Amino acid sequence: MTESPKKRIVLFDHDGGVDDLLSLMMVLAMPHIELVGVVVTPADCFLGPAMSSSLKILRFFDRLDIPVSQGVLHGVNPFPQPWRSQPYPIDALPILNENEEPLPSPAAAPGHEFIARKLREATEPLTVLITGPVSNLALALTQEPDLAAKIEEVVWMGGALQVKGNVRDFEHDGSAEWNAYWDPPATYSLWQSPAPITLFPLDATNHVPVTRDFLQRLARQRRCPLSDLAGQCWALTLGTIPSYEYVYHMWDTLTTGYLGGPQFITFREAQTEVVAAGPSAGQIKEVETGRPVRAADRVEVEGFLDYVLELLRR
Ligand code: AGV
Ligand code: CA
Repeated sequence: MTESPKKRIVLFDHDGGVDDLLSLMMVLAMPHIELVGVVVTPADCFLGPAMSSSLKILRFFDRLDIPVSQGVLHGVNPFPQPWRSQPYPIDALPILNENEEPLPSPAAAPGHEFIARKLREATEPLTVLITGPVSNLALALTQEPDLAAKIEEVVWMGGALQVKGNVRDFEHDGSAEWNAYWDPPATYSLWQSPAPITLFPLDATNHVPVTRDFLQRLARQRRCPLSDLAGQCWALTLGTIPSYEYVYHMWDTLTTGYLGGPQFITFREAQTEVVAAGPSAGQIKEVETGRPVRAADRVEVEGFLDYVLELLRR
């Protein structure tokens, strides 16, 4: 067993990709995390199936008491449609539909207001985990800058510091990562807030491809329902990967895993700024006078994968 990590109260804003839904499962499986709300941003997903599959994952964990809010903000650079469709098959998996308890309605407040309210009402600082674009938190903090004081740590999958980005889009130079690129002005705006940011850029996530060996280890524990579900989700990503990525990566799952296994990740301090527009829109680059962030850098891959497998053994 891994040593028990720091207790945290977590607000989770994700964008409905396979990796995001797996991250939701991981957060729910961590005994030291108190998840107080979920926001679904309509970025790397279509909102309907992403909301529905998120609620079904909460139902799978018997945690329908956790409110789920819909993001209503839209970035200027839409994600590719085939990626956005990925939550449809997840929503239809038998293992998520066996239990027929009706799903509750989404929270009344839209994503950015939901986040603002949760921060305002918090009596202890919250960790804001974001595995999609940062539009909701950025707007909440622009409208009410004092809320930054309620944030213990923003933990965000985004950016590419010293490696190539993963955006391949018309009139873009390829330097940006998709979560930062969907809504570059929002990324820029979050950088103006004093909230402490722990960043998981592609520099770190490139170390954790989802390998066939890992999936085989997961298959060996498929009698644990959560491992079976997770394995089916990862299987759905095969055949959807553009050739320049070669394999699906643990982008969001690494970021989320940090909450339970920080000892597997090495960090460095980086001074960064965000490019808000133009051919490098969404690039997060290191500059001497930039805003300090704590950037994940290297990963102890074996230990991390063992930890993920352990989390999924239930
Ligand atoms: O850029 C990584 C982000 C992560 O939050 N997403 C996927 C993860 O949820 C965008 C993305 C990059 N490559 C992808 C992506 C791919 N091959 N399929 C789906 N989404
Ligand atoms: Ca994501």
